[in-house]
Order: sequence, then C-alpha cells, then structure tokens
Amino acid sequence: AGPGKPSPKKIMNKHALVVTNRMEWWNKARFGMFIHWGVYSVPAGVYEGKKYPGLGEWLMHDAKIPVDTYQAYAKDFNPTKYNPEQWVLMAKDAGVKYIVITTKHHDGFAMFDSKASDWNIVKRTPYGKDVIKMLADACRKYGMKLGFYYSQANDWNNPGGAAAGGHWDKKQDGSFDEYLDKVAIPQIKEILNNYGDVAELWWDVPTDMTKERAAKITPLLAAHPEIVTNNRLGGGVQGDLETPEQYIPATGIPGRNWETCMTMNDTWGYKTYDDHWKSSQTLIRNLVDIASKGGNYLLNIGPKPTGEVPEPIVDRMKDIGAWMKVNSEAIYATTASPFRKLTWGRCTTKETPDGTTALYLSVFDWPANGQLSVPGLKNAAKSATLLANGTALKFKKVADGLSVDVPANAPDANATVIKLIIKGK
Ligand code: JFZ
Repeated sequence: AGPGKPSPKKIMNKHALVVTNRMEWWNKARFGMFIHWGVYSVPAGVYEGKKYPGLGEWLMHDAKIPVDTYQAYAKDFNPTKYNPEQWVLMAKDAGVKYIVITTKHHDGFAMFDSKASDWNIVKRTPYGKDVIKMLADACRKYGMKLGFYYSQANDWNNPGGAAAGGHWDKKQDGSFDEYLDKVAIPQIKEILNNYGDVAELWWDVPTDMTKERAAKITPLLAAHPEIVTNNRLGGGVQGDLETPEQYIPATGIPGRNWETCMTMNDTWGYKTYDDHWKSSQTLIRNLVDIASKGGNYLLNIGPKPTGEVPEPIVDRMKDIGAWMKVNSEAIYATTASPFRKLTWGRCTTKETPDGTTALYLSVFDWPANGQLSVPGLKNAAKSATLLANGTALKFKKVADGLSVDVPANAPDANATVIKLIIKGK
C-alpha cells in the first residue's frame, strides 16, 4: 500500500466469506427445471424386449441387468443432436430460473469428464464430450443458474456403491467406504470445482449413509457456502431444502424451504412408451399452487439419447412460457397466501415499498355470477386489475371480505390473475 493509503485488508479466501441471504435468489426464483439424462435413456425402459413399468432411470435395478450388459448401452449413447444452448433457452423462455441436472444417477455413469471413474461419458461413449461442461457454458452465457444432482450412495456400477435392496451382480461387490473415498468424494469435488458456480446441490437416496460418512462430505461444501443443498445427503444432514417428490404439500412445510420435484409424465429418465403426460394447465396450476404455499417447483425433463427433448415436453414448456410471459409477476419473489383456503384458486403475495401489499389472485374456477369473492380479507382494497392487461375491476366490501366484479368469461383458462392492492401488510 502506498503512503497514505490504508493497508490492504487481509485478503479473505473468497469462500471464507459467509454468504448472507444465501437463499434470497432461490426464494425469488420459484421455478426450476430438473434434467434426468444418462445412459438409461438408451434402453428407455425396455430390456430383453420387455417394457418395464417403473422409472426409466431405474431399469438396471428393476430388470436386474448385469453390470457388463448394462455398460454396453454406453456404446449407443451418442447425443449428436445435443444443443445445450437450445435447452437453456427453452427453459429461460418457459420462465425457469435455475436448472438442476443429473451429473451421476444411481447407475453410476458420470455425465462429466471424471478422473475418479472411467465409467463416464468421455471415456465410454462415441460422443466423448463432457455434456455437463457444455451445459455449464450455456447457462453462463444466458445467465441461468445451474445446480447438480449427484447420487452419492446408490451406485449400481462403481464397485462398492450401495444398492437399495442389495445388488444383483457380484461384479459390483466392494467396500462402500472405499467407493465413497475413491469415487463419490473425488467426483463431488470435481462437480463443485470444475464447472463454475454451482447454485444447488441435489443429493439423492442416502442408502447406508451414516453420520460419519456424511461428515466426510459436508466439509467439501464449507468452501462453497453459497450452494443451496437438499435434505437427501443422509446421516441426519438436513440441508436447506425439503424435497417433496411428485406431490405438493397441502399446507406447505412451515419453517423449511421446500422444493416439489415432479415429472411431466410418470418417469424421470426418458422412456419411449410413457404417455401419461400432465396437461399444460395442470403444470401451470401446480406452479401457482406451489408458489401460493411458499415453495419452488422443480419440473423435470427427460431428454432422449440423441440429445433431443421429447416433443410433449417442448410443447408444455412453451405453454408454461406463454402463461409466465404475462403472469410471472404473480410467481417470482412472491410469498405464501395469507388465506387458509380459496375455493376458486390460489393467492400469492408481494409487499410493495409504499406500505401496501399486492395480492395476486390466480383464478382457476371462474365465477359464473361475475363476482369473485375474497373471504376473510380485512384490509381495505385500493385497486383491482387484470394482471394480463391492466383492466381495472370494480370491487366492494361485503360482510365477510371483498367482492370483485369480473368479466363473464375467464380471460385465461389456465389461470387468470387479478392483482389486488390492499393497504397495509
Ligand atoms: C429418487 C430417485 O431414485 C429417482 O430416480 C429420481 O431421481 C428422484 C428425483 O429421486 O427417487 C426417490 C427418492 C426418495 C424417495 C422416493 C423416490 N422417498 O424418499 O420416498
């Protein structure tokens, strides 16, 4: 430091700084996209000509496929049509604020260039490229936060990996602790350090994870205090997030951040024959319902082994995006509804700087009599408008709350949002 200049502050290790409000971005985001992609997308639920009813990514387990037989699928994993920028833009246009992708699922296949195990996309596929790096680069280019799913315990190929219910192929036998030390922990370090900022770390299925074993992993995160983690590491580690899977908690999860993860059909990993697709309206209403309870929606896509996104997914993401383009103000940075239950839809809230509060009334079931009743509202209302176009709506206080005059027909059958400004909190 030159004369007169203050001596330079002790340079703190950039990770040593405790990141304040570390959940702030997450609580504003409300909407993430899950990606389940791996070698399992090659057989896509079918083994020896039989269509298995379960999850696409569980085929090796469900069909008890021997290790060598399963590993041969990697030779057919050649996603030449993979376009990560297209994936990120599809998500961005749908209103997604963060992506969480499977870096290694229970089949143990690393979708990244791992030095800890050759059972990975660079070493074992004709494609030979690190798709996680390609996605991380695309996310950085478009300002999309990126998180990683990692199956820390369940690993049906790397020797010693746990297998819920026991393993079916002696070839995979080995010491679980050696698997942790030689594969899982080094790979966790790789995904934490080799791909830029990590927004969220999604542990999964903590089979055989004791407190002692979890304690070997948690220090790896100490150097990354900004990373949001979930409750599935094991060993009693709660992390930041509860992870209701395939359901929306009826009254949220008081006192905890939570993220409902959900498929658009019945499988996380791609299957050629699962066509139980949820409608776009259901997916939009799920997003609204979750936000009205203060949670986040982590909606899954399961890409094909070619790298293409199945059409039904592309179509739904476009529909969600069209709704979010008009109504995202009712989702982002909102907090839970103050009402116990609304018969016609949901409510999200946002405090405004001038001491008023915005109530976003998302109407699913449009009132036939032209009157939307908001029971239990005590605060005086200042204005009511259709969020889509700012049309002012008349309203009046009634015995048990407020009644808003609404048009004869619902402007948006998915959910029409009425923005109600009320005085006070
Ligand atoms: C797990 C995985 O097994 C599945 O393949 C997918 O990745 C999903 C997101 O996570 O599935 C689970 C995990 C935990 C429970 C149920 C399914 N559980 O605790 O009931």
